[in-house]
Amino acid sequence: MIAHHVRPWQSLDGLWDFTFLGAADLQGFDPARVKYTDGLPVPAAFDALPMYAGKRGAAVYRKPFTVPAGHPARLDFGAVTMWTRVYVDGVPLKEHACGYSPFRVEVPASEAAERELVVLVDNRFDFERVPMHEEYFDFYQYGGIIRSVGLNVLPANGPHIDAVQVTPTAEYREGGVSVRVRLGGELPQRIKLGAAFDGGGTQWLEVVPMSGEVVLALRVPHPRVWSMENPILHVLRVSLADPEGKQADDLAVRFGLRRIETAGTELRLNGEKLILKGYNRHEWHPNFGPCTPRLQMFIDLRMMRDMGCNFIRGCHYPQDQEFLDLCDELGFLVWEENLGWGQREKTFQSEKFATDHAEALEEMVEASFNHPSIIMWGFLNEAGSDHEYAREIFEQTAATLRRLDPSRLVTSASMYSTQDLFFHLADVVSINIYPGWYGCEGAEAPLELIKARVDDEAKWIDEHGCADKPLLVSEIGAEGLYGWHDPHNDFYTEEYQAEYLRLACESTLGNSRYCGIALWHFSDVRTYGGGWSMKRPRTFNNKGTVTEYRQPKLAYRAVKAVFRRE
Ligand code: ADA
Repeated sequence: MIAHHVRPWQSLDGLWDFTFLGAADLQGFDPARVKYTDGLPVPAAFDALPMYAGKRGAAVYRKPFTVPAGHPARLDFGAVTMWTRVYVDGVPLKEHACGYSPFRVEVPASEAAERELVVLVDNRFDFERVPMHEEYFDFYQYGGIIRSVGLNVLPANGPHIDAVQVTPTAEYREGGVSVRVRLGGELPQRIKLGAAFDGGGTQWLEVVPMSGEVVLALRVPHPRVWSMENPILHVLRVSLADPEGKQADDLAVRFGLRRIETAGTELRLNGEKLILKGYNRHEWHPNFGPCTPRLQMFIDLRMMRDMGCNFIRGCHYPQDQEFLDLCDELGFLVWEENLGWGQREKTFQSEKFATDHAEALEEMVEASFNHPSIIMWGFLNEAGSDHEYAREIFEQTAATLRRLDPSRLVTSASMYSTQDLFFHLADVVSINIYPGWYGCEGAEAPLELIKARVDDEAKWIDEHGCADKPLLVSEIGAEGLYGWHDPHNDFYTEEYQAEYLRLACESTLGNSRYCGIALWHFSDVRTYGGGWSMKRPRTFNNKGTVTEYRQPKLAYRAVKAVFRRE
């Protein structure tokens, strides 16, 4: 959550002009020549709506906005999927090619107060233009301005605040925080910076910014620790004073005092051993695609809490800030990850991919830095970590995440078990396994494969140099078609799925080598089209414990019984 008392800030969400252009030429696009034929809400995925369902192509949005003459501004986009070019007053200001990561567009000052924002988007797969998105990813990738848009009016002259990052220090129980303030605009040699915690008085400091940054060691006056049981949040408002001492800009951020760390094979939250119990969750609902309403997010979290969960892996992309806000408020722990799914050599040879991936990592960490719910950063799910060709991107990504945020843990979900080359790069070794589901052709008792595999993986990880790291089952699951019962209790029945998940939870939580489990998946979700989904009934990934409309399957009670008991 961010807020401003001094800086004029406005949400641009609402109805925008819209036109679906289909197979338009992006190079020759001229914003002045568009005829707008429709109006659509922002945020929304246009192809999740019945009138554009399943359509792929270019589309254009328009919205007028006002900035006092002579003031620069900044537009904050929560996410535009998959590719976008943003124009203000006909001038292209930014291209962006990761459909789930937040980005900013700096808008130069103008003598005219009335401005025009045009956003060209495209949801066609095109490896050259948008290599972070590929058609074979096992979740449907939509198009449109799928998350909120905000307008910041910045001071006409002098500096402004770009970002505030609060990191709890080792003295977090006494309120110790390290605060990094990043500044933009024209920077004088010295600036007057104010800090106020939780609506209290402002403490003013004269500071000398170094490379546009100030790092302060501060103390929260009435500190209360954030925990899962007591998710207490604090607010820090940073302000800037102009030479006359008048407040010129401000930015308030919400954060929590807590500490996540590993101690040998244990995960620890605030010094106490932590066992993660939870789900992988896509941001998805059949009526809204990737723009799940806040109320649905709340319902999802409450259902998971009812089952005894404390953990969510936000698969497979940066999360909606509204969802993270709710996790902060309700005391859930989150793994947030950069967009990535099963890529191979071709992707890792692309320079455009490397640049876009690195940019998206920075955008994710920057946007989510202050959420106490986030305990680990993940990247490149099941992406070629059994091959040398992935070494460079794995090493670089782990190093980048540690540089951007040394206070959290780093992980990457692997499906390669004995073949994985990069487990050593992670703080937490995370494995995706599907014993008793994939690859069990010919097995007489596939459910018996589950415990054996869970135990074998732990032994193998220990024997191969990772005996000192926490080990997590980051995915495990089986499909269950809602309402499908059969005397055989075989694959795809609710009974098979319920028994499967019971055994998966019991085997993992019953093996003290593991620090937790994230089941695949919370709800049924739409997956790829275009023939990729022949093994996915209904073109859905049906491994949800609840349906896409959140009706509980038999597995719900089975998981709840284990999670609540353990
Ligand atoms: C993988 C992948 C998931 C999903 C799952 C499945 O492990 O990470 O996104 O595709 O398999 O259902 O097969």
